[in-house]
Amino acid sequence: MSFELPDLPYAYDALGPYMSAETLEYHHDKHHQAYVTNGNKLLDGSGLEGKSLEEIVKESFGKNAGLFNNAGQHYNHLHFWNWMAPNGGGGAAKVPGNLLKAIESDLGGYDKMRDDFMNAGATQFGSGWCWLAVKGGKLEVMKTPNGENPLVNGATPILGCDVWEHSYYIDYRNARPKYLEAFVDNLVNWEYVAELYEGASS
Ligand code: MN3
Repeated sequence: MSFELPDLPYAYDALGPYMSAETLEYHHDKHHQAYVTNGNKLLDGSGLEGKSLEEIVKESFGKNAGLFNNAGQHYNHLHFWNWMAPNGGGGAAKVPGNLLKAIESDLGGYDKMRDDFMNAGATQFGSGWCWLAVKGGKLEVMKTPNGENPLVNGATPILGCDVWEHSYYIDYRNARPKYLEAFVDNLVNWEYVAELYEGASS
């Protein structure tokens, strides 16, 4: 396979005022495009050309840093665009039933999950991601540096927030916690998170 940049699943100005068109133009058209372009160059001759994206991410981890960084970021961003939606967020009332039950039993409830997820993002030193992931049938909050994701830690990501500065500096400057709050409360596409949860837990 080769990597391809998909269009955003909404208009560039659809996530305002929480994420601007300018942020999405740079983040999608420049940053994600660069991961796709560089990933394809590094995939060529790597021996992993016939594999799926998830396999490339897992098999390049710890062995081919250049390919891993770009393939990992391609995987992360493919989902990131779908982890957000216009009129997203909305609190526990918007989380589909099975997923909400798991958040209650595994993570101490919606409010605690919200605090723990935002804290993971705020305390990731430097660039990286914070996550909700399924590991061993249970939900966990995680954080990873740079382009890493829960796949390389034996878990399946169902929600991730990009805390690289390119994701928030235009709209929030250095206020990463305010960006995380807007992401959780106003942007998360809980239907898509629930879809990934059903796939990961079945
Ligand atoms: Mn990014």
